[in-house]
Amino acid sequence: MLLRCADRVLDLRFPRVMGVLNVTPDSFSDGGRFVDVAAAMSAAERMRAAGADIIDVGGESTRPGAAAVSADEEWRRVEPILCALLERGACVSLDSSKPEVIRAGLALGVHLINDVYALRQPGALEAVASSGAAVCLMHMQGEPRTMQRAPHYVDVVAEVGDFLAERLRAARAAGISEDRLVIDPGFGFGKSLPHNLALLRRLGELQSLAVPILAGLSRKSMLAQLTGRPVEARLAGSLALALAACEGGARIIRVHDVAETVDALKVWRAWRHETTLD
Ligand code: 9MG
Repeated sequence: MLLRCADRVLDLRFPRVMGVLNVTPDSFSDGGRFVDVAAAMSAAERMRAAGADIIDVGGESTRPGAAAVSADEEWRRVEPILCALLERGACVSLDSSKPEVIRAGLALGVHLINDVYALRQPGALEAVASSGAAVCLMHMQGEPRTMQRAPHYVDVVAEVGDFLAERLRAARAAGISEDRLVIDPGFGFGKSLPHNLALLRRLGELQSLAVPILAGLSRKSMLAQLTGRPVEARLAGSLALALAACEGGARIIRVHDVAETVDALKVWRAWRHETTLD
């Protein structure tokens, strides 16, 4: 299974690690309004050295209840980081849903668009179609500000699958080739704990859509419910969820703790007989 991402090809016969780089003022700031580019870049370089295959750069938080930011502000935050990462030869994903930001990122040469709205904003589909970049189409019920209030499904796996199938049809119809498409069930995006667990348990059913699956479970609030741990103490739970997702067929794992996830995946691959230890 190969993923075409602009000028490169990612081999997804085994799971790859996507490192999360949030460049919002609360993540890397000098205490004021501005994101500290040097601090963000050293975090990115640490992730790359630890084995991240892709760095996912986002300038707007999608956490439940997070405030929206303008396209100008989002771009002001991410542009210097995207430029520096691309200059250093990194495989770069842009976490954005805004067509203006997506277009600007593609013009710089980002390799993948990670869109939690699955290219539903007017102009987003066309922007990706006219590039060679890959795209991750994610499922979300509702919108980030309110999505966790009362998520409801009759059959969460079937409904998420139907939504992703429809977005894949739209992407293909817009001219995005098969080898540039990735899907994501959107753990925690308009889902309760039973919804998230059902999706994880039955993740393999999404393989019938015949494109690679990305899973983002790292440090998510389902781990607070399962372990009672605060966000800074969810590493063990995140690793367990990452391996469960690999068992369900996920081929890109989006994480904060890259070094630990890379180690866990090495063990998982050996157990799976995909590597030899001699
Ligand atoms: C931006 N972002 C936050 N969580 C995510 C997840 O689970 N998947 C993807 N694709 N993006 C996410």
